[in-house]
This record gives sequence, C-alpha cells and structure tokens, in this order.
Amino acid sequence: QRLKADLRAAVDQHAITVVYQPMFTPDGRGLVCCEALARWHHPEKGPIAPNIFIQIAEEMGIVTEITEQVLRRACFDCQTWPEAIGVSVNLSVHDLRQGDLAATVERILSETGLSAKRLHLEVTESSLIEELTPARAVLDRLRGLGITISIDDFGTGFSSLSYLDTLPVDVVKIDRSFVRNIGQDARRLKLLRGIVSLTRGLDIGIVVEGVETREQLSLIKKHNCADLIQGYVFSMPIAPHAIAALAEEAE
Ligand code: G
Ligand code: G
Ligand code: MN
Ligand code: NA
Repeated sequence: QRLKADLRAAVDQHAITVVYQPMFTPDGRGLVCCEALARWHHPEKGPIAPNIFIQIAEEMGIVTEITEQVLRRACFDCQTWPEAIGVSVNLSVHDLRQGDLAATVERILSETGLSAKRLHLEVTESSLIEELTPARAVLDRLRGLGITISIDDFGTGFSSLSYLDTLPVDVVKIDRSFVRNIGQDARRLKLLRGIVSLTRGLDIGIVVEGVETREQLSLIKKHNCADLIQGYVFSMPIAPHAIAALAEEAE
C-alpha cells in the first residue's frame, strides 16, 4: 500500500530513471541497439526491481504512464548517440490493450525528432498471445511507421511456432533460459539450435539474451545462433552517457 503511494509519487515526479543494455553483433564489434530498462530508486528502500514495480504499476493501472516516460527518455537519449545505434523499449501487455499506443509513439517521435527506424519495441510472447487481436492492429500500424517489433522472452510463452510467420514481428529475442546450460548440456544446445533453425528463413532477426560467458558466446557463434547478442559477456545495463562512450570506443 505504502509502496503504491510511493510509486505514484515517483511517477508524478518523473523519478523513474532508465539504463541501457547494448546488443552487439556476435563478434562484439558492432553496437547495434540498446534496450532501455527502467529503474526506481526508492528513497528509503533503495533500488526496487523492475519486475516488482512494473507489476505494481500494472495493478494500479499506471504502467502506461511509465511506458510513456521511458519511451520519451529513450528516444531523447538515442538522439545523442551515433545514428547507427537504435533503442529498444519494453511494452507491457496493458500498453497493447490501450488503444492509442501508436498515436503516443508517433507523438514522442515527433517531439524528440528520432527517426522511427531507430526505435524498437519489445512485447513479451505471452502478452502477444493474450492480446493478439487488438495487438495486431497496433503493431501493424507501428511497423508501418518503420518501427521494429521484437518478441521478448521468446520460447517461454508457448506460442505455436507454426504461426510465427503470421505474427506482426521483425525480431525474436530468445529467452535466456535457452542459453543457461548450453556449455554443460548437449541437449540444451540442440534445443537452442532448433529454435534458431525454425526461425531462420522467416526473415526474422534473432537476438540471443542472457549470454554470460565466453564459452556460451563461442558456441553461439560456432552454430550461428544469433544476429545480435545481449548479455553480461559484453555489457551490463549502463547509463546513457556510458553508451555514447562505448560507441566511440567501438568506432
Ligand atoms: O532491468 P532488469 O534487467 O532487471 O529487467 C527485469 C524485467 O523488467 C525484464 O523483464 C524487463 O523486460 C522488465 N522491464 C524493465 N524495464 C521495463 C519497462 O520500462 N517497461 C516494462 N514493461 N518492463 C520493463
Ligand atoms: O525480460 P528482459 O529480457 O527484458 O530482461 C532484461 C533483464 O535481463 C534485465 O534485468 C537485465 O539486467 C537482465 N540481464 C541482462 N543480461 C543478462 C545476463 O547476461 N544474464 C542474466 N542472468 N540476466 C541478464
Ligand atoms: Mn526486454
Ligand atoms: Na526483456
């Protein structure tokens, strides 16, 4: 209850901040896109994990306000980075239900001057399944603007792979649970490779999330499992100015 009031106040004060986790080409040379991750530093309790406060915000019906703030911040920060780098923002299932997401996104793009080509939006596989009918119209409209749509946590939502090619998506982000034991367990590697081979040929980009070790990275490279890699092996989530520094370093 107390946390709810505090979150309400934090949103009103625009106290939710954003860090960015880069996605690299598998060779680690190209910084292609950064995922915006919301952070809330509670005045007494310290940092509150986003899974916790996003869920509270969903219960309170205020998550779309957070999405809008994160989106504006992310588009603004992305403008300060080299043009080749995009930004990816997570959406809640509530954002898909709400009718005017596309209008909000359009407004923020024009306010910040960011090209739609640089913006990616992530929807979880489970929210896509739950809300496919309303989501399809919204996502089609966003894609029409040139925005890239990614399925987050791919492989955990039990969507039928047979209809992946009919979904309004451009990229899948394979969930980190499919990476965790690929070095120790040959069956896990086979499963990852299987998911990748089903996705290849559909003209869908593949991001592999949660890559933590050199060993995982080299297996993913060896078996050509990813277009982009996101994970601690390359970088933790970092501040926006650190992204600019990293980009300079990569040049
Ligand atoms: O930031 P962290 O890596 O701890 O993220 C934990 C979870 O919170 C992830 O599933 C991530 O997608 C989600 N998350 C982080 N920021 C946002 C946000 O701005 N909006 C939504 N809807 N989810 C977010
Ligand atoms: O659900 P989503 O993919 O948006 O989750 C992003 C979350 O994953 C963030 O909390 C981020 O801190 C975390 N994360 C990013 N890279 C790694 C990694 O290599 N390993 C683990 N365990 N978590 C990661
Ligand atoms: Mn995400
Ligand atoms: Na995610």
